[in-house]
Amino acid sequence: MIEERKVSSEKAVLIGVVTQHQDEQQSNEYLDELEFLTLTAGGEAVKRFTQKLEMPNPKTFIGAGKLEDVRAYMEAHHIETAIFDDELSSSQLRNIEKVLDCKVLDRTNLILDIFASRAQTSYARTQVELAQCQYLLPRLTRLWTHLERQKGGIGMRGPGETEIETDRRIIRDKITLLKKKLKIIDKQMAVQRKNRGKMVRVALVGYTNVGKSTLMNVVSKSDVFAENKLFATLDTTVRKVVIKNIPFLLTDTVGFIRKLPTQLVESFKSTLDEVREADLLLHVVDISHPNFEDHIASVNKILDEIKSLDKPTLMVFNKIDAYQHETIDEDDLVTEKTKVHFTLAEWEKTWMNKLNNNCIFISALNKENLEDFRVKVFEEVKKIHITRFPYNDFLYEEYTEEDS
Ligand SMILES: Nc1nc2c(ncn2[C@@H]2O[C@H](COP(=O)(O)OP(=O)(O)OP(=O)(O)O)[C@@H](O)[C@H]2O)c(=O)[nH]1
Ligand SMILES: [Mg+2]
Repeated sequence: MIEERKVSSEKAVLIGVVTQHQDEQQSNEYLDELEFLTLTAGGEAVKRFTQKLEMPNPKTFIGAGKLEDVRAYMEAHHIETAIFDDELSSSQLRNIEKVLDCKVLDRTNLILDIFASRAQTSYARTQVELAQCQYLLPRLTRLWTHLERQKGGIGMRGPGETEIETDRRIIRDKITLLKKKLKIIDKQMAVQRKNRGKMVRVALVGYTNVGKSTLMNVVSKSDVFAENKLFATLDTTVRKVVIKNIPFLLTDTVGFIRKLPTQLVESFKSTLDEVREADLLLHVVDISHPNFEDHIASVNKILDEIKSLDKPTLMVFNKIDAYQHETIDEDDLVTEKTKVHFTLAEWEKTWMNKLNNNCIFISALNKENLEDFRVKVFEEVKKIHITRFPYNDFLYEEYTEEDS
């Protein structure tokens, strides 16, 4: 039985679990994100299935009855891809594949796929490939292997058991090789970073698609690729920026996402070192996104994982031009005021008030409030600069590294 399956612009169903900790609206927003990920990966989400469960079913993620609903729907509509909004264990994957008899992807898989398609440099490709192999190793199944897909033959019939063993060995060897390759590059990158001298280093961090590259471009007059898709940036760009008389290095790097696969955090070590070694973080937030508070929490979680949460940080609330709040009619006595009704001024009085003036509201796209932004960044950079160059203001003339 040889089946051919298309990977690009294929129709898919999305499957998520609503746990007791999340309400329906939140779960919907998570699935919105999964849909955006699917779109970015070249697919089209045609239907969503959700189930309320205390926790995902350890065998099949959702219950057997619900899974049967999914199967019936997919069969009736000739859909051959199911995407789960969580990382599936290898046994879950196997059990689900048995029932659905189609390509089963999970959130991690999708993110890795997007990273793979986005990787431009050999460095980024090596990092993604390592993460992919590490994800794949425990999950080689009979029906569908991602390794086959990488070789070019899309959606080939799965290998038999012995072939799986061979594949496992191939992947293990590959992991060893990729790690060696990365070690060499990591060393080179570390040397490069050292050569930048003592100049103050500022890194843009934040959720994916919040406008980091757009901000980088307007601040440094550079031309970093920015677009309305997830993970537009995988490679790090460093630019020298001068505000008033103080030069510093500004880094734009990969965006974060909820449940960023651990394999990626590990293999993007060197890319993330840019963040780890930065003196100041500009945490960019898309305030027009209904889930922006969640985004901040996800970013902080990853910053914590890479031991960078305690760095001096300026919160940059971007896309104020796109921010909209809902209003309540005067004669509507039923609707209670919630966060969706907050104006920007009201938001500023919430927890944002505690940010000690370390926050700024801008629109990178419309270049709104950029002057205030520059002043705030200048003040922060100056604090660090003074400690580093206490005696000689002319010292920084020496650091004229070319833009990298
Ligand atoms: N409305 C509005 N859109 C913006 C603003 N800033 C950026 N965008 C848009 O948001 C989208 C994402 O921008 P990017 O700069 O690529 O975002 P990023 O944070 O670098 O994204 P990744 O590299 O994917 O992590 C693009 O379509 C931008 O045009 C803004 O201030 N207002
Ligand atoms: Mg970007």
